[in-house]
Amino acid sequence: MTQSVVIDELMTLVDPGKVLTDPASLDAYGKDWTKHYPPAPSAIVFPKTIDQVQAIVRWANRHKVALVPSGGRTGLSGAAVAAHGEVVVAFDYMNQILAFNEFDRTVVCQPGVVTRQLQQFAEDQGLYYPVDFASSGSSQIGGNIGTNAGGIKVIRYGMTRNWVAGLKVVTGKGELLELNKDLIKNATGYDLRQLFIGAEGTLGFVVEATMRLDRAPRNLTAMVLGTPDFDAIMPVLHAFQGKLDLTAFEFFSDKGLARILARGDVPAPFGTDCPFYALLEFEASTEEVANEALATFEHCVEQGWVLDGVMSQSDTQLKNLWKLREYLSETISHWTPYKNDISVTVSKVPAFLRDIDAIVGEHYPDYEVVWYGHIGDGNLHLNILKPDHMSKDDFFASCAKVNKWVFEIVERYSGSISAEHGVGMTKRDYLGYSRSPEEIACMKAIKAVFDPNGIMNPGKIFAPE
Ligand code: 2HG
Ligand code: ZN
Repeated sequence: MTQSVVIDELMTLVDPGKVLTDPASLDAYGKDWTKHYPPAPSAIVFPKTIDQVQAIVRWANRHKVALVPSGGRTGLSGAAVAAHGEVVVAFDYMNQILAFNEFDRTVVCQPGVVTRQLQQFAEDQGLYYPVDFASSGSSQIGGNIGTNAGGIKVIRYGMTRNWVAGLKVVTGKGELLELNKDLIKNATGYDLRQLFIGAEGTLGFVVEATMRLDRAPRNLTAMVLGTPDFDAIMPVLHAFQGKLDLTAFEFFSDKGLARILARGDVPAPFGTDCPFYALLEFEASTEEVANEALATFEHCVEQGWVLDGVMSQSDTQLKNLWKLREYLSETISHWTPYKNDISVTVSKVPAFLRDIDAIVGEHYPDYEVVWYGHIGDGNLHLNILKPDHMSKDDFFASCAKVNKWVFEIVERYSGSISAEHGVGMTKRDYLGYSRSPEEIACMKAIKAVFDPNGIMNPGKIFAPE
């Protein structure tokens, strides 16, 4: 069968006009936020129902066509990139909130529900969906589940995994599985739901998700604190964690702050220049809590861990302080950064960062390095900015050489080469730094159970064989 006949058959499986092959759509839907791989899908298909998703997967099995799922395509690891003639399955038309249960505090979402849509829905019910990150205005729930997205509130609320009560998935065989049925307690053997969370669409596609909500936070208040060096950040974390239930503890370097302030639309937190900054957040639910935060701040200043600081007094100030951290990724994207998303246990962070910094300083002496991340979770984002005069390919090739040494350090510290962005295509060749050969063999065997023909997002997580 020729390719056009195969695509004609695909068109009969979905609503009229819901298969696109024009160059602009192929370009837009064939990539995520990574800039490493030129998009080259053969078609984009937009199912509207679970039945249609099943029909598409069965069609793909019949014709051995590779499928790539597409949500908001805000990923940073190339997991939603179609670079080899795959058909992209885009969930833009499966974007409804289907049900809400106020007793269970659950919301049934189609995979194309945008994260902010769910957050807003929760707020409208007087509740809270706590998984949050800068791309929440475009990322979709299906994609969040696919990468087990983390973000800025993990220290208190955990990753997306914690909020998935139940899943409906279409496996690589085209079967529909209903996983966990939204139960809190369910001790009936393997929890297959967990396998599909963070699987990057390699086992099957999420076609419905029941998400849990939490009570709304009370009077969220942020502090930005400037520290004399990186080492001071950890005792600050420890001091605040001893006194308050933190909802966030983030950090960024002076270089990151400089890039944010250069935008001209975000106010400086205070006048003192510091090499590193911590942003922490807590619920100032009573005056005592706010006073405790101030007393802890003063203690940190007395100890020499903090040089200057500010605490938000209004919602506007809270939002402005968060912009210092949340705008970083988008602001530096202009310099085509080479990214790392690495993690270790929190206690190992100071030594780990010192070792990585030494390697980076030695091998990237001419590149600007911007550090930021979710330090309270042991998750560091290392961004190397491309010098203007260098081509993208030369720059990425030179960074890839150093990557090996960075990942050797990650391995030595028993860390992860991908804390929250996923493996995708960008890190598949390095999986062995975080997972043993035995583990990888088990993972591949699991994939073969759900996707025997290898049509579900091939080349992601594992390198093609
Ligand atoms: C963040 O924490 C995101 O801002 C993006 O995970 C990280 O830009 C990055 O490297
Ligand atoms: Zn992050």
